[in-house]
Amino acid sequence: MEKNFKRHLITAALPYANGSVHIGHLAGVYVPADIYCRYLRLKGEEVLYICGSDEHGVPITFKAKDLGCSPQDIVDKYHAIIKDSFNRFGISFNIYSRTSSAIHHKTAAEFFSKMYNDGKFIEQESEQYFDPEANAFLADRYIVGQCPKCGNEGAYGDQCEKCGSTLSPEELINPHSRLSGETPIKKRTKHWFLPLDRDEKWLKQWILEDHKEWKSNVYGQCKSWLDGGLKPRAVTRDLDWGVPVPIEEGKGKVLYVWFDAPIGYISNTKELLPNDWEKWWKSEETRLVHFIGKDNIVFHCIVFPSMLKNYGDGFILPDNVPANEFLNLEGDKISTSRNWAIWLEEYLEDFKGQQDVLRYVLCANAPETKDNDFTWKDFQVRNNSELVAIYGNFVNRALVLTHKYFDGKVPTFSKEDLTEIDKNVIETIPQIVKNLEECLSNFKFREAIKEAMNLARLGNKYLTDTEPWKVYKENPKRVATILNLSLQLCANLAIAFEPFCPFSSKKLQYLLGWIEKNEEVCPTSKIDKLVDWKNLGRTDLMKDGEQINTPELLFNKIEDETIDAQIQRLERIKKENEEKAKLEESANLKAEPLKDECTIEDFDKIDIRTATVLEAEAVPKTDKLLKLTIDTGVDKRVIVSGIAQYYKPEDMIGRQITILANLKPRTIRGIESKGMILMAKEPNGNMRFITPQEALSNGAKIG
Ligand code: B3M
Ligand code: ZN
Repeated sequence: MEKNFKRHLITAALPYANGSVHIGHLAGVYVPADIYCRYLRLKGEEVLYICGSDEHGVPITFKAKDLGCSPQDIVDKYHAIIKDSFNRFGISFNIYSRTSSAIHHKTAAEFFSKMYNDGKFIEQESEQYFDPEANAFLADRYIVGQCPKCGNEGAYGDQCEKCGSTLSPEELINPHSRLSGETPIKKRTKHWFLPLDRDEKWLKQWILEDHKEWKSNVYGQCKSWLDGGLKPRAVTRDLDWGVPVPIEEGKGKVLYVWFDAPIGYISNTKELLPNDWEKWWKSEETRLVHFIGKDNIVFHCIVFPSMLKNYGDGFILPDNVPANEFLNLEGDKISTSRNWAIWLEEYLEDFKGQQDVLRYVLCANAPETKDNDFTWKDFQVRNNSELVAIYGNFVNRALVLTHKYFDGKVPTFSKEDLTEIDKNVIETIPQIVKNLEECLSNFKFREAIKEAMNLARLGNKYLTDTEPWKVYKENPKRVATILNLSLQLCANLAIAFEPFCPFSSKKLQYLLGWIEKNEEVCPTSKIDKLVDWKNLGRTDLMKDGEQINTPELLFNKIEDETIDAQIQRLERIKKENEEKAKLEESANLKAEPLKDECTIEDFDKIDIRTATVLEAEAVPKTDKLLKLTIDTGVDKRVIVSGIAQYYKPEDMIGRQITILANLKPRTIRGIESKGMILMAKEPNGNMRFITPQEALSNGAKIG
């Protein structure tokens, strides 16, 4: 942050309103952005934290189709759920709006019109897939067929979700429309493209030269896009859900969701500050920072900047785009379709009042530089042995001892007889604060939260080293100093943890007597007097004689049963998914190819008959063979058959079967077997014998 910015415009990726939000979203985008905004606000900076629902795009229309409702119903439902979850997690947006709002439609349409009028687009006609039955052009996602890589029958025109391959509709085997099931045809259509190739030169300079400080994952992805050469990108689509293309020739088309969505950041700022929004978007004194996940990098670092620059009119470009990698869950990719996720509403229900624990764990384990794994065990350990045992424990000891020895009044600190231990603590606090600040300013939130915890570690060590409970009898004055300094550390913790764990920080502020209970945890501007970043590092925040409140625990231990229940829930889901996959797989299996041609004479040689099983027993010392005595209508005979893994002897008795009756006898395990039972082998290898649909007399000839 070399430049001296006056204000900070922080955006977090707009989540699609076609489902709830899960821990991956929280860890990758909303918690880090929230920490950053809270930190800046504590420093007294002018901050806007902008977000909202992304309510366009093909998946929303699908969900609506599947559920038999309108896309608007879907986005109304999920917008409300997502907004509520964020709020309950203390994500301190200045505004959380939506892209179906009138102001967004107007802003996005106007954006397109100006660029169109300024000649910033190129027009191109191309052949697109079209569903003649539904009379609609088909987005790639609307086309399904067989994956050429893995054979999955349900692959989409853009991706096979089974094997993860990126596909184009042309590659699908037997493509058909998800709208009508018809085979799509190609039809000409016109679209408008943003010619990114024209912007390659300045983009290269701006990113690769001027922003070498961007995170290496972000810089690396940009570099590979830029090195590969940019191509024009269509900004319109043949769909009926989205922002209508605002020109005559574009009737019946909408803006591509990735064209309108980032404009949502602007529309939402406008909605919040109708008269003042321009200073946030069009002033070099504003620092624009986009928090996103790694799959959104190209749109925020290349496409949106190109839109802003081509639009002109003084729009600023992002100064940084701290994208995170992905969070996995118990070793597996988080997946909505497989329900492999921890949904925020579920967590809020199962862990009431414990939002800070999840915020803490997701930050301490954030996928900042590589994909990371969330496990329930780690969640428990971090709660019990960090939040409870270090932070909570230190605060509790300091408060309880102050009540015990000084009736809950801040005791006097005696400067005259400071020991080395005291001096060391007083000197260490500002060092920790310095590290903490540096990490926060550089988007290193994992390290930052460790530094905040170091303040509590320091406190615990201080109490253990000084042992006030042993000293009190002989030297109460010394204990006053120790507890005064401990309370100063608590005050520092209340400030340092505010960005990360705002709920417990509020509680601590209350315990220290700074605020009333139940104060708002989602401040959208500078907070109150003492909770100010400037005060961090000071050891005179608690004044002699001030009354502190009765101690309460900041965090509670999480028991094994609670964690086991969550693990079992995931195991259940895993099992269900495996069963579903098996079913799909067998449905996908192909019948074996046919054998070579034969003649009727060949067939005439074989004699197939109906027969009934009279007796059945396992052949001793084998696990595959059954000895069956059967009535063929012609004779009674014995057949040895390798079906024991599919049928028990008692299941066979009395059943009618079909046999190859004139097969040359063979001796198997000392038993003469005359003939063969006819079995059908399913494509998945499963064997079943064939029982006539209606009972027939034995010896009926099949042919
Ligand atoms: N709606 C979120 C996603 O890709 C996408 C972000 C838009 S930000 C302008 O999951
Ligand atoms: Zn595949």
